[in-house]
Amino acid sequence: MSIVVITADIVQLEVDAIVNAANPTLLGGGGVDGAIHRAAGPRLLAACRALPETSPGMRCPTGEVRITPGFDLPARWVIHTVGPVWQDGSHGEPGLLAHCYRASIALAAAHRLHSIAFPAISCGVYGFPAERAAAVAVAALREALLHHADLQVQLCGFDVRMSAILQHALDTHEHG
Ligand code: AR6
Repeated sequence: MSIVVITADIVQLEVDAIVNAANPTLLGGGGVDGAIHRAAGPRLLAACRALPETSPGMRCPTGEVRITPGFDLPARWVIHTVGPVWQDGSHGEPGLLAHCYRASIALAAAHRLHSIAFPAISCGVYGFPAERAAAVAVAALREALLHHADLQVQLCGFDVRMSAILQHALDTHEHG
């Protein structure tokens, strides 16, 4: 089991899978979602469009995950997940965010992957406070990795501020 924090553009990482912080349509958007679609090329959008709809126009409910190839990315796979939109914290946001991390690990393990990189899901447009999101992410990952000891996890901050918050959560969780 290993979790490390890095600062990077996630689209450049040579890992088995990168996680996308998507929206329920899975048809792309801004932020990390837009960056992943640009780097993976148009086949990614076609693969997402081909996934079954759970309700009209929707392919991935909040907290759930879907997997596609990575196409032009160095990563072989993209695990798409939909984080919660932050309201005030009393609408199940922490539980839904934890589920994104747990379900991503379970799906990676089911595909026998060895390395996976996560962006800070929900910490951009979706407005989840970064410190709270980092604590949720670390707790969920540590628990999930108890069952998947050979998975290497990278928590990828896009800037040093986010990486410092993720590293602090990792250190805090380790020592307490
Ligand atoms: N590599 C790593 N991290 C990144 C990158 C990148 N290339 N680009 C942005 N981030 P966001 P959300 C960071 O807004 O809050 C999309 O439109 C960013 O700095 O991408 O889950 C979707 O379609 C932030 O810390 O995702 C949805 O509609 C983190 O990734 C909505 O945004 C997440 O920011 C999802 O919002």
